[in-house]
Amino acid sequence: MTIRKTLARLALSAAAGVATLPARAEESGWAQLNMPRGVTDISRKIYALHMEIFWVCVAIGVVVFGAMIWSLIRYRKSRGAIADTTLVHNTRVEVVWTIVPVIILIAMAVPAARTLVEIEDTSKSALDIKVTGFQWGWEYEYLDAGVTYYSHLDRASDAARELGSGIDPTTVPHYLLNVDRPLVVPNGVKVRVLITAADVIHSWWVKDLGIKKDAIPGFVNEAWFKVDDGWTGLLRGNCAELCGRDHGFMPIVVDVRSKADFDAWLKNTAAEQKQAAAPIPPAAPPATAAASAAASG
Ligand SMILES: [Cu+2]
Repeated sequence: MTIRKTLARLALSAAAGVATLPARAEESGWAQLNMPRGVTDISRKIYALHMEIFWVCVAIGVVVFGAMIWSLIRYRKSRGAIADTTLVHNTRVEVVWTIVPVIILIAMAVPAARTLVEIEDTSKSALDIKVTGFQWGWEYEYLDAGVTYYSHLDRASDAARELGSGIDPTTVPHYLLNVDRPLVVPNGVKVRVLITAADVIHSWWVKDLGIKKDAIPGFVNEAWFKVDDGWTGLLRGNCAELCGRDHGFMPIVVDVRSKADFDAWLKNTAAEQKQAAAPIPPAAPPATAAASAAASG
């Protein structure tokens, strides 16, 4: 099989994996072999950094391998080349090949550090959500809103993945990438996620948000995202830490809605959960007991 065919096949399988994401014109075909640009400012900065450094690596590769291949061909033994033993120690060359990589590293570290600082700045968030990983699913708690729920692999995927289920996974929509209850978030709002775990180490990974954070029992890791104002749709992710038998069966779905839609959803869900949790009002005391209490009082 030619390299071209292999790459095309790879592109196809990558396309199948992300076909469930909302269509974004710029990420079709070859672009799907690359990391996604995502739907936040930070995710695009990460993408830009990744591309910048990728091209630096390509340039270094071309120069180093070019010089090596050219030297191998030009100075081969069959052409009567004799090894130059005078370049074993050359201070000037050694200084140059130390300083040049240092300059390249600094040039890469400065923009990377700037983006890292921004990624770590979780201050001034408008909404805080606690994310707890467990074997095998996620729990989402909207802090101060009275809303908590679990998010598991959807029933259709769960049935199809059973050994000998007889269900063809290709007939299941978003196979292994769908959940029963997605994480609902607003766009245009800075959302802070507090990530932890209840049993073993998991990792909350949603590439279109530019987030991949370990969920560690006893620790709270912070991350934040602000989806572009006006962008709505579903984002899909996975647990990215080998966490046990069903590690591959705890996907993440983020449902991004407008601020107004989100507020209405949060209010409704809070009311529903409050009602569900309310104690059943005690039945009215029997008439005779009430009468005797009144008499004795
Ligand atoms: Cu996990």
